[in-house]
Amino acid sequence: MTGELSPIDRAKFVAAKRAAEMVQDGMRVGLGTGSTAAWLVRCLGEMVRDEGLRIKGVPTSTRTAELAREVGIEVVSLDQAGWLDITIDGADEFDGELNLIKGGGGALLQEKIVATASDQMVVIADAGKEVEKLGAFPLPVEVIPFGWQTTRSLIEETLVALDVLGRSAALRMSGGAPYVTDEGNHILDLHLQRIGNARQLALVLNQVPGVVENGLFIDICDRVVIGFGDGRVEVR
Ligand code: ABF
Repeated sequence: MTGELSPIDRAKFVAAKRAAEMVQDGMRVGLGTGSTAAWLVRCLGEMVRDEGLRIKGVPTSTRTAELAREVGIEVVSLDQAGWLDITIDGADEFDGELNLIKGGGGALLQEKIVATASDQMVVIADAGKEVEKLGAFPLPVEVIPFGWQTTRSLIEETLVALDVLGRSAALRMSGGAPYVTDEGNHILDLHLQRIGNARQLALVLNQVPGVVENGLFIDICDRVVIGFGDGRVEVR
């Protein structure tokens, strides 16, 4: 399955493989989205095939659902599963408090719902995802299509008025046609550089009419499995 991997892919693979070992027979498992989560799905598929692991997988995107079925994982909906034993997913950034920026893959809404409906949420990431302060990665914000450009202006006005960004952050939105999610919503990217108060920002963003969800995952992640290019793995 792995062949000759580049250092970054080896880092993602070893993190995913270590996290897959946390999955026990009979578990209901939230399956994340992104390239690191794809390694997890492949590892679990191998365990299903070679070790007879029996799990029910709840995907966080159509692409994860397709891959899970391809590797032989039983896929069920979140409502069929009811509650999950563990969710394993990637991230764009994680800080010392295990708060995250997620959603670079456009799946943040399903990812946040699935992660929250789990007994534990484990992030798998290459070491480059670790930051002292969240914000260097553009923060995805999911908005409904109706009046999305007006919503973008409302977001800007709200954040400036409430000065929740802190002096260190400047607000710039990505221009151009926004990404369309599995739900048919739009993703706006906030280029904030450094987020002074992520907890407050996460709350304020979701108060803006038209905003569905944002990519700040605060107090959701329980553990992070960090992979390194030389094959080392660290669990926090
Ligand atoms: C997904 O994983 C997204 O929320 C996040 O953007 C992405 C990280 O992608 P990758 O694992 O490919 O770096 O959960």
